[in-house]
Amino acid sequence: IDSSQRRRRALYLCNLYFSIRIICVEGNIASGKTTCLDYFSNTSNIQVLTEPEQLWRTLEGLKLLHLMYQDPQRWGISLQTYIQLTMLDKHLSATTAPVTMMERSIFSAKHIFVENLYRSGKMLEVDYIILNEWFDWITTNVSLPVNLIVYLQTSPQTCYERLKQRCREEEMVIPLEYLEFIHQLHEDWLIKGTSAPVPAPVLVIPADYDLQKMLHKYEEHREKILAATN
Ligand code: DGT
Repeated sequence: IDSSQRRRRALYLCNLYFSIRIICVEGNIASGKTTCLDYFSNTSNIQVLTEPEQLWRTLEGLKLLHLMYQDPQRWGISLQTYIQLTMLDKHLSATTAPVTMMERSIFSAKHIFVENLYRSGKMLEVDYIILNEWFDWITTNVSLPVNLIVYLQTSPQTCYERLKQRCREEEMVIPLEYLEFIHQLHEDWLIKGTSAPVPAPVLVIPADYDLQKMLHKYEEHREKILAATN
C-alpha cells in the first residue's frame, strides 16, 4: 500500500482507539446553531466547538467576511480558502472529549457556500476547480469522521427576520433571495440527497420557533442526539 493509504489507515485506527464522536450542527444563516450549541454545552458533557467566525471577520486587519459580502467575485475565493483551512483545523482539534459538537463543518463550507458562489456566477471556474481539488485531497487523505448531523430546518423568511434583528454589520447586505438559495442547497444536500454525499445520518429539527420552544425541542431530542454517538 502507498503512503497515503497507510496514513489514512493510521488515522482511522487512531480515531477508533480514542472513539471520538463528532456531531455537526448545520442550517441556514441565523437558523439558531449558536443557541443549539449553547444548550448542549450547558447541559451535557459535550465539548462544543463554535465556528472560527471571528477569524474570518478580521484576518491580519483584513475584514474578510465583510469583503466577501461587498465583492464576492474578488474575495469569495480568499474567504473559502481560509474557511476550508480553519474548518479542517476544527475537525482535527476535536480530540479532547468523548463527544464534540461543531458548528457547521468543512462539508457545508464546500457543499453549501462554495456551491452557492460558483452557481451564482460569483466564483471563477478555475477557482472552483482548485478549491474542489483541495477538498477532495483533504477528504481522501485525512480522516474526518462525523457521527451525526443535526440539521436545524428553518424557512428562509424566519432567518431573514432574525438577521434583520441581530443587525451584524457585514450581513446588512444579505437579501432574502440569498437565504432562499442557501436554504435550497441545504435541502438538496441533507434532505433530498441529490447534490453531494452526506457524511453521517441526519437528524432534522424544525427550528422556526421562538427561543423557549427551541430549548424544549433540544430537551426533547437530547437523548436521541446523545444515543446517536454511542
Ligand atoms: P446561527 O447561530 O445559526 O445564527 O449562526 P450564524 O448565522 O451566526 O453562523 P453562520 O455560520 O450561519 O454564519 C455566520 C456568517 O458567516 C454568515 O454571514 C454567513 C457566513 N458564512 C459562514 N460560513 C461560510 C462559508 O463557508 N462561506 C461564506 N461565504 N460565508 C460563510
